[in-house]
Amino acid sequence: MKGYNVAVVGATGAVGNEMVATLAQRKFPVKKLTLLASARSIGKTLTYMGEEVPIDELKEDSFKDIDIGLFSPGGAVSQKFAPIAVANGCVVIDNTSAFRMDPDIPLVVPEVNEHAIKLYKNKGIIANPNCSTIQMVVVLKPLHDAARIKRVVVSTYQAVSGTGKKAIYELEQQVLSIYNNKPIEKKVYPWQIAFNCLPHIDSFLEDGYAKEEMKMVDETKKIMEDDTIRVTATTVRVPVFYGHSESVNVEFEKDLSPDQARKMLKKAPGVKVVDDPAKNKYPLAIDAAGKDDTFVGRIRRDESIPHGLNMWIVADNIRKGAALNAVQIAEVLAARYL
Ligand code: NAP
Ligand code: 3JN
Repeated sequence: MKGYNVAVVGATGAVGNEMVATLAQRKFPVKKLTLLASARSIGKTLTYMGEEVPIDELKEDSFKDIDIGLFSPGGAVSQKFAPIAVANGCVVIDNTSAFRMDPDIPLVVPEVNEHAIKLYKNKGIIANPNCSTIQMVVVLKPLHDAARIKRVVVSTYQAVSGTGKKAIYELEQQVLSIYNNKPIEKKVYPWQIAFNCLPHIDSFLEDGYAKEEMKMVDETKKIMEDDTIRVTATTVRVPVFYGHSESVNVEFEKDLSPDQARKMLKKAPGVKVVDDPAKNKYPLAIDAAGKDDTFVGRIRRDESIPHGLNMWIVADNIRKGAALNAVQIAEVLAARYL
């Protein structure tokens, strides 16, 4: 099989680290792996397939022989360096929000809209959606195909790993400090995250919504290719390390019973149904962490409207929510287009 020169941009971060692990686990046909981060990481290495690979500083000349760039260095850095990579003949799969809503750039979850990958030819870039959106649309797509979704009301319970490696450290340190009766430090979040819930993810917009909430609204419509779906979201940070959970209320045009939904979801790619309340079986963040699937359970009728269902959706935000989804896109690119 043909091999590809792959660069991971932001390799030392929570997402970048997982990208390197995912490339190895899925045996992606890598000819040469280049790991890029900021000047702060010069001298560091990451292990890939048993070898220590050095971290290089991301520079304008970093992309000379690179075929595929997996980017997660933050929006401003992607905005600057993705076009430079493309000008060097590299296809960029970008994990930031920098290009997601560009109408010429595909926003892809392979289980939902794999066909959009071909639009990478427009600008050489494919955008990876926000983690909270990805796990929701993987479950909603087969239900939408069957009964047409009118409206979605979602509340999220998001792990600190979504904010990056510094936030993982902050939760660990706060728990230790509280346990040892010491004052806590707050550097990443405005309030204590240990033993707390913060209804605040990303910055606030003038209308009172958090940006994360509007990402879920806008990205869902683009990926599902249906602007008529109404979505409203409340996004909340919780003291969990890995795994985003979501309470999702869906109103359909046609009737869909919980049993019919479960049957469809059992056949849906990338979805596992865990739904046996009598045995205390429902999706849990601690079970989803490190797994590839998106888990759904607690499927039940919303008795307050004619055609409504409630459900609970959980996935590893760093894997399916970021690194795995990006590598799945790279797999389709490699198999069909490059
Ligand atoms: P992180 O743990 O803080 O890591 C940030 C990474 O970006 C590090 O590798 C860092 O390198 C690198 N970086 C920062 N500034 C850079 C620069 N000027 N030049 C080159 N590299 C630079 O954050 P993360 O959680 O991995 O997230 C990174 C980005 O991925 C986020 O900003 C977001 O846009 C995106 N993301 C997307 C999702 C999703 O939902 N799909 C989820 C999480 C994150 P150093 O170690 O050298 O500083
Ligand atoms: O907070 C989370 O759980 C997911 C965070 C994602 C994120 C963090 C910083 C910047 C993003 C994103 O992917 O939307 C961004 C961004 O690129 O805007």
